[in-house]
Amino acid sequence: MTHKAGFVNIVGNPNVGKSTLSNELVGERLSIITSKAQTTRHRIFGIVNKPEYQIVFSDTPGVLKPNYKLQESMLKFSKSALNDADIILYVTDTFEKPDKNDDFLSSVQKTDIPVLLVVNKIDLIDQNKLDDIMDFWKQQLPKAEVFPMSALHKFNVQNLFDRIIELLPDSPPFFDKEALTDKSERFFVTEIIREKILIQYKKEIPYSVEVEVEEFKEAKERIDIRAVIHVARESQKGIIIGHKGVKLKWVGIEARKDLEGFFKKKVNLTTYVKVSKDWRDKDNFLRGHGYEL
Ligand code: GDP
Ligand code: K
Ligand code: MG
Repeated sequence: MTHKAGFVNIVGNPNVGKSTLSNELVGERLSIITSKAQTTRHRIFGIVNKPEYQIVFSDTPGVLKPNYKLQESMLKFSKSALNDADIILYVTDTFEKPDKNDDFLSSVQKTDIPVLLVVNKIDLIDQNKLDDIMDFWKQQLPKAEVFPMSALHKFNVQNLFDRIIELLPDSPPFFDKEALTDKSERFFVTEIIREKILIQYKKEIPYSVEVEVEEFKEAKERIDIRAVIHVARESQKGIIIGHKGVKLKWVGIEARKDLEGFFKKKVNLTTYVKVSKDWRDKDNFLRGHGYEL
């Protein structure tokens, strides 16, 4: 029996539904999803194993113009995803209209790697409008195969998955066939807490926060976790904690519920806030937290 394996990289602008689609394709909730741009900061592998194939999906941060070093690193993750793919999933949605100088789109237009173009969120528009949108995208990426989709409602995801398997090259597996992801348990803890922060706080706050797991102690029936929430400025500390601590308390409660679902165990979560001044522009801090510079 020949074995197939390859890297399928999911790219596109912020908020089009890359992480939602990625989680559907992988069949596990590995990426956090919110309605805010820049929810995904790292490149996350999700691995699907069957005896006859191994697909390594990678969800990436959306493409954006960097304003600080953290965002430069996020863009790097997205750009590298164009070079080392066997298949590129370029995700857009029914609202997006790229401008003529869209650098990222022109890189996708030039690549020799097979591109599957996903037009997501079709649940939000009328059928007659969809035809125009599909035509528009066929002109933008003539070599790509186009998949209208609703990742949220799981519409057309299976067809896309089947096509991916057809296009997958013959190859031995790249990772252990038991592996689900390249990321550690600690990484998922920080992501789950960060998701709650994205939901709870407005404006700049979520983008000024980095979560770090200081302690992760797993016993038979319980996991003890202590996490630090780094903020970039003194004034943000009080905002995170909130009046009488209610905001941080909500984050802790909601994160604990999700963590218990993720680990299928009781979780005891403690969080505290620390000012790490201007961390988003500090090389050492960024490297220490898994960002490539
Ligand atoms: P990303 O930034 O590209 O990773 O996008 P996310 O996966 O985080 O999704 C951004 C927002 O779009 C979230 O609120 C999702 O629930 C929503 N979303 C994703 N896919 C669909 C879809 O097919 N239909 C609709 N209506 N919303 C979607
Ligand atoms: K998002
Ligand atoms: Mg995302």
